[in-house]
Amino acid sequence: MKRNPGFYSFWLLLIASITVTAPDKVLAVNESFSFSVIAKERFNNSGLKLIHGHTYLITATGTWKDGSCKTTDPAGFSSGECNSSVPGTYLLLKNTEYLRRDKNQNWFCLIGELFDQGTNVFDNMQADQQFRIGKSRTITPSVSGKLICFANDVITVYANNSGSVRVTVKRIS
Ligand SMILES: [Ca+2]
Repeated sequence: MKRNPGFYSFWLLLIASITVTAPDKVLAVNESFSFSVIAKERFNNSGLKLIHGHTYLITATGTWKDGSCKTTDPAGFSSGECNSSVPGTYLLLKNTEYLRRDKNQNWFCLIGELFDQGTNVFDNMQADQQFRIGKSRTITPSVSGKLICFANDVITVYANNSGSVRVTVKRIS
């Protein structure tokens, strides 16, 4: 059967649009999923959707680095642990702790956020839930939403960040 070129274009466009709008993955019990979190990126999209009432074990390995501070793991570091040879770094960090995206957690602690708005645009959006992950965390979310992760930092100072950590999410129940 002969088809006109428009027929094929239609199907190609449809397939392309499905690829772009693929829904976030939802884990079955005992299923795991891994992704990288880049220190320089303010919003690392996991591609996962966590579900309210399900329980997850989230673990992270690897190292990353903030400016002239020492290399650290996903638990991060306190202002006093930065260990920079650049004069004034300790006071700069100490005086800007309150500007961190989670002001109560270490610099470069791995943080998770859940967004239930169903969009890929996160700038200037308030997360529906934010939580510390660090090196390991078990969590039962209070909302269902897209999981975004980042190194805890002042949101305007990500340019001097380097490295990435590997995060694994396992659904326990
Ligand atoms: Ca930084």
